[in-house]
Amino acid sequence: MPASLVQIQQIFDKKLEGKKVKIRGWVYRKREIKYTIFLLIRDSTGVIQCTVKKDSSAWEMADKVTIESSVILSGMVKSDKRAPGGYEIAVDQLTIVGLAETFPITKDYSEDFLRDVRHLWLRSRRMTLIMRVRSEVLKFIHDFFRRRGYVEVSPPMFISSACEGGATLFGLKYFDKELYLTQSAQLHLEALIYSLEKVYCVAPSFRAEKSRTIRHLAEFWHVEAEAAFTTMEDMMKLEEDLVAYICHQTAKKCKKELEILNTNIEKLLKVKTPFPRITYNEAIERLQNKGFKIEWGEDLGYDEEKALAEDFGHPFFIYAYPRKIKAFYCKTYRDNPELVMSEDMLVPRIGEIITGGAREDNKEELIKRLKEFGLRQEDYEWYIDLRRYGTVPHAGFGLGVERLLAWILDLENVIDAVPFPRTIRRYYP
Ligand code: NSS
Repeated sequence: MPASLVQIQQIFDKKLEGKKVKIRGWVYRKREIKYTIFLLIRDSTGVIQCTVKKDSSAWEMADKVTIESSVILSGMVKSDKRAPGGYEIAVDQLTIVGLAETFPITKDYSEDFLRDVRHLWLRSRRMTLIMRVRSEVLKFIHDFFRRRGYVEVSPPMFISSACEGGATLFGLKYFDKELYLTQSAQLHLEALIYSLEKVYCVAPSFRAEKSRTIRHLAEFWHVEAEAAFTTMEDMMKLEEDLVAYICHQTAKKCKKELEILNTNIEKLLKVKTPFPRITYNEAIERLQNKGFKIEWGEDLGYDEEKALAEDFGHPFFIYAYPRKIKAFYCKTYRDNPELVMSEDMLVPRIGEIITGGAREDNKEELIKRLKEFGLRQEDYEWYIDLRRYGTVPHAGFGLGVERLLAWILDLENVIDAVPFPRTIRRYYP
């Protein structure tokens, strides 16, 4: 009977003991003990031990094969308590598809080295699991928005004016013009709510971040949403529902991955809505009481955010910020124009993962804000048009996918939440 082609996980799930199978994959480990070569073979679904005896016709190939070579092999499934997972394959046929040269990742496991050979390190168990969870988290995000009636839209990557301030814009030559890579899709999402009302997107954002921190990338994936006839408070509810949904789904559907990655699953299950909310004023007071030298009107840095997050040990919000430290598009409180309706969601260790709020919907107020920030009105005429023709109260937010994943998976750095990180120092491979 010819061997049937299976994926490794199927061998464990279907308990294929006594069946002849064929698998395709890569050599993960190899060792030889007393006339037997033990090969650990991995495919996208798992790892299985394969044994080749000296008297087998597969011996010659098994002897020759190297770590990370690609192979096709067939043999009988046997149960063996000593094998990882309880099953192994007694190999009778082994074909080498691509014989690997000496694999460079052997002893040097320093973070810097692993990031230099990221294209190869992506094969590791750890990176494979992280990428699987990332894929699931993105699916949960799409599921959530669609269930809430949000329409997915595709914003432009080339833009002509800043959303989040000029300091972190990447400029580029666009035919004979100077343009920028987008920092946020927000302004374009705002244009789309006048027809679709509730929109969202998942797209890359680019920031020329010079700071080397555990939470800054030059290219990150941004989940952004915007809705008409909506207040900042409505948006905060949507944000906490989204984050709670992602945490609970991940804990449930990615349990196996989280366990192997040694992630604190309890932390995800404990996430409960509503999240605590404090005002910026309260945040300053708390920080001063903790001995931070921070004055009202100053922005919160990473250390301040981390210290506040320690108090909660759970996602929480800070809202109502001074008008000077938040972007030009933020709506001012009509009864207190020193403050804007802007809010951040923070999580322990990482700090801010979401920024959102109500957008200035009054034309004159918006023009005043543009002036305050020294921005040229003519660069934003199209954006001001949105207040000229049927303006509505509206709000939205942006969530950094890598920051969220770094928190969910207890990663030390957002760099490991994305396959090919881009930072001031890293753009290869
Ligand atoms: O600059 S933000 O705080 N806000 C915006 O871009 C709004 N225009 C979003 C909106 O309302 N539609 O960025 C939003 C989030 C922030 O909370 C982080 O989670 C993430 O985007 N972010 C980053 N992640 C990784 N690396 C960098 N450099 C980065 N910058 C922001």
